[in-house]
Amino acid sequence: MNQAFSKEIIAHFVDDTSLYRIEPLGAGLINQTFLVSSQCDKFVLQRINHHVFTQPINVIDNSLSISEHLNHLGEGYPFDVMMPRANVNGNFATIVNNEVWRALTYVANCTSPDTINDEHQAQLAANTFSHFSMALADLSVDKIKPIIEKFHDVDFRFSQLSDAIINAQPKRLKIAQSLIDCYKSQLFFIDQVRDAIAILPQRVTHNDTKISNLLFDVTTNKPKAVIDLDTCMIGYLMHDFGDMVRTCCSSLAEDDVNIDTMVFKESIFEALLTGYLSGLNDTVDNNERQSLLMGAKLMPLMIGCRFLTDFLNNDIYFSTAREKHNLDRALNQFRLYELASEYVDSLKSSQLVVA
Ligand code: GN1
Ligand code: MG
Repeated sequence: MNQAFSKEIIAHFVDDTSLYRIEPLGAGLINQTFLVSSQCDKFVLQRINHHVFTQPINVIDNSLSISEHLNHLGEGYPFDVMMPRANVNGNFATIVNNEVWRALTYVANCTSPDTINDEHQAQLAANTFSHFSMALADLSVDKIKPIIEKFHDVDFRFSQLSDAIINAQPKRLKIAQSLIDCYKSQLFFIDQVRDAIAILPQRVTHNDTKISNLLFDVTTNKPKAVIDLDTCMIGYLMHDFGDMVRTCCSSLAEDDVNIDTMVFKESIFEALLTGYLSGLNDTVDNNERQSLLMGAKLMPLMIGCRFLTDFLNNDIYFSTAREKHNLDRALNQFRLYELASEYVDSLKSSQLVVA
């Protein structure tokens, strides 16, 4: 962002822009995020990607409804809430050159880790996300506006893949073909998912539960806040648990090409499961608890399918930094799906989840 433009944006949020500086924050693939700071003030500024979030105002409204709900729970929700911050006119949405910007309060003395350090941290992180979903249980669902339709609907994601195959450039199709075959060979699993979710309750879920969407207190090393509420929507607990597994249990980053060396971190998985289960209340029955195992397989497959689709669509959705970046991600996630399936299927007969 050039200096003149950054001043122009910041002027919507503060009186004296000369006191503030702006720097990029985080590694999200969709929105652009910045930290704006002066000697005595700090806040997070975000440009909402309106190609992905076609109704950015809904994103802002949801984040306000959820944050206010969590804040009202007081001690019933023992984490900080990153509240939306109004602009100088008192609005939460700021429109500049047809782009929607919003600001959020900054939670001090925290870090957002990119990787899990150990089992203890994994257990705390998972417990925080399940606590978060339980805290939203009595938020009326009509307060949640639609954000991205069928976001975690695996049938829909595979139908998007089929469309992309039809429209892909021959060159891209050719280099992706063997991986497309791998993904398509798993349609039997999608049938199982469809059957399973038919009897699961819908809840308000976070839908992007990677470890970097948690802030940890630098002094206590404990989770302080759940962030990135953009994709909070109606969904299933298995999606949130599964996305934690996807992002915490692989020995590699989601775009690492050395997939032959990938290891599924079983002890981290067990810590995530223990932590997640311990945050659930008794509205979650054994069937829903058991579904978490399916989520651990589903999320690498579904997000991998989205990366593959985007590769075939010429990389129009996820940010890419190199040629074939999305293809590399899709390959990586398929390997993770295989490893997660191997491990989870070996647990099938155990009573791990059933209380
Ligand atoms: C996107 O932008 P970011 O990193 O918060 C994506 C998630 C994917 C993730 C994969 C709105 O999230 O669904 O899991 O990339 N968000 C959206 O890294 O599509
Ligand atoms: Mg996100």
